[in-house]
Amino acid sequence: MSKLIRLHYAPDNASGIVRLALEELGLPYETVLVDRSQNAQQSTVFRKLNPAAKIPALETPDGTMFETAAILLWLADTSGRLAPPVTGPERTSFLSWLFYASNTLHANLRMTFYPQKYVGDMRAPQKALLSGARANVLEGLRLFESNAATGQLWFNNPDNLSVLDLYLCPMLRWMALYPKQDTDWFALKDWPNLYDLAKRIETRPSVHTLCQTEGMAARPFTNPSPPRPFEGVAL
Ligand SMILES: N[C@@H](CCC(=O)N[C@@H](CS)C(=O)NCC(=O)O)C(=O)O
Repeated sequence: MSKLIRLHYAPDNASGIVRLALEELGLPYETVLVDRSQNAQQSTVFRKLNPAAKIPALETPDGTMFETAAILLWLADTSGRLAPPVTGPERTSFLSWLFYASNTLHANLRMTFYPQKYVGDMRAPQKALLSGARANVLEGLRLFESNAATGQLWFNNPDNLSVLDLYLCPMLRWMALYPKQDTDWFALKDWPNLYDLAKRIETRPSVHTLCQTEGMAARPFTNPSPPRPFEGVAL
């Protein structure tokens, strides 16, 4: 993979997950800020990269990609790292959890961040959505917490970093920070296996680079504080 990779990002957005994978793989890449203060993710120009108008998008030598999990899987498969081999017994479980992280955990988290995008501006439907979405997030946390204890080869395994580890940790951070006035429901310490995972992953140089480039303080997963990005706005 020698030609240019370009990550369209915003600070503390899902693009950070892709940045972690790029850093872990040591791939050269450029970044382009998507200015969320201007809703640039909804612009005609950005929609050419991601018709779903969401961050991230990744330009690759093989074409432009969107959807975090798809990008992670492509990076892992084309580099032969951070995921089990395409054939073999470890793949089935890994894929199931990766898609669960994306389709259920991430999707429900989104509803808690932007309820108005799903049900409009009325308080009552927003409250109902929030409560359902949060119940789903809690169920996801329960499942990942017990999965993290089972000694899987490609999740929470110090000998085998995976894109699933990289996906989970920023989501744990977001739960503690967003939406700003409503984070009391979540404490990472209540999920000891996920806490250990986050603690281990946040010592990696890739996370240090993420913090440096996107204005986050040290220990971004176990002791998160709001980012102070040098450019652009956060989630
Ligand atoms: N399913 C998408 C979700 C990405 C997503 O939620 N991105 C957020 C930033 S973290 C975003 O673009 N938010 C702005 C918006 O929805 O307009 C993925 O996995 O990439």
